[in-house]
Amino acid sequence: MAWSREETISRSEMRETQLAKMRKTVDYVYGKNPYYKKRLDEIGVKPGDIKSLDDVRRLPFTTKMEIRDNYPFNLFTAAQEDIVEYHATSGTTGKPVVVGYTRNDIELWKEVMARACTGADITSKDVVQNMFGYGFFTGGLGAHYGGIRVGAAVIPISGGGTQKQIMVMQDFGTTAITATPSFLMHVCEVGEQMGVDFKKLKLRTGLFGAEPWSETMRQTIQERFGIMACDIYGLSEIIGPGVSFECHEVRNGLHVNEDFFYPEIINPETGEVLPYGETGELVITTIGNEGQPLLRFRTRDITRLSLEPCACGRTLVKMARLSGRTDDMLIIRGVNFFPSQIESIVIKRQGISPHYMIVVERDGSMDEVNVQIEVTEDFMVKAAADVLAGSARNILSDVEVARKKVENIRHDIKEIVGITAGVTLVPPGTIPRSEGKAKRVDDRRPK
Ligand code: DLL
Repeated sequence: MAWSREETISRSEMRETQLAKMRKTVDYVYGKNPYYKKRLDEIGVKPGDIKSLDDVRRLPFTTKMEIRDNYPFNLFTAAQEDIVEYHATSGTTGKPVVVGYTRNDIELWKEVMARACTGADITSKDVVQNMFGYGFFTGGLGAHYGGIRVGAAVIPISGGGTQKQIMVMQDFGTTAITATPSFLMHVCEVGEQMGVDFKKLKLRTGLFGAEPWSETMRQTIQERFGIMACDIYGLSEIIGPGVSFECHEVRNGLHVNEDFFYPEIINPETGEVLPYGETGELVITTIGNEGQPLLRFRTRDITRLSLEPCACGRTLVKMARLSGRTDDMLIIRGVNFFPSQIESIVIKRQGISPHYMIVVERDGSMDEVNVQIEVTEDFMVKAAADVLAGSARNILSDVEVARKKVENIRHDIKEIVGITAGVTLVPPGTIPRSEGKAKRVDDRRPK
């Protein structure tokens, strides 16, 4: 059973709903948001020009960069006094992308998250252990709102604290989990080492997402925990989790809440809209948001849409699980970042060259990041001269300088990017040079 009537309406009713909400949205941003008004005026489109859903193609795209350039609030359409909650996510440089929610946006979020919880068969009888991080990240509060809306008991435990997670799971009788798949796998490994048999607990179902995860990972989670593992997708710019979700009956793609988030698939090179069934970049227009509505936001996520009927009875269009991104954004243990953020930390230091490589590996179920950075020739020459001169004191001081550099870079990566990374200094010339675009990421994780 779906949570809301809109999830099962006919295609024609859905299209009517979408068109009405699309027109309202364009009218709203044109009237209230100077940035969008200017952009629409530049291309000569007026709100009244949107007469059918095909006319959506006339609207301009919005990119993550544009939101960041309007940091913090210039892309907000609602008045500041109507904003009741902020969230933020990483941008391509140090400045985050900020999102503001009005009271109605929070209601909308609760609605779509209630649909996702229902999709995963989470009901008022469940005890939900919410392992998504609370804070600027939308996972924690998003899952929290959804759990409360369906009447479940939510444990706001947030991420981390593996042993406590296991204790709570046993003692509170947790029946449902919401988490990033990689963190859950970590909990699994630690628990199994402690001799815990998760299948003997009351666990039954879960919603997992915020990062790419494979079918194999799903099978592993289902088997080792004895639960149903449903995928949930979303992104901060649009609302957070709840843009689309899987139903537990079928679990082969995610229903898009398309009465709130109008999806299109485009060719990322040309911007041309592709028909259903073809793979390309997902573009979303929010047709219900008030705080920061976005026209044709380029998610950079690669997927395809399908209208094939689903056995669960929902008629919402389905999107395939993501098959990658069109940009170089990495997601490590649920934290999104761009190689350029590491670069801005690395290059400003003395004795360090601008050549670096971000190596991503999987250790068990956890992703590990190691940043290899070349030292400069000068730094090497001095160190080599000290070794040749046999001056113990100078050699020790060189080692100390190198150790401090590593320490500082590690600290800054943790502070600014939010991930714990290993840092290794390597001799000049070690990092392969490329003739075209520099390759900054060596992703060795199994696909
Ligand atoms: O990750 C929101 C979220 C929280 C989704 C909890 C699901 C569960 P951001 O931090 O802005 O928002 O990251 C958004 O994460 O563009 C995708 O590239 C990736 N992503 C999100 N969900 C999935 C998923 C949250 N189910 C970016 N599968 C998106 C693969 C996902 N990638």
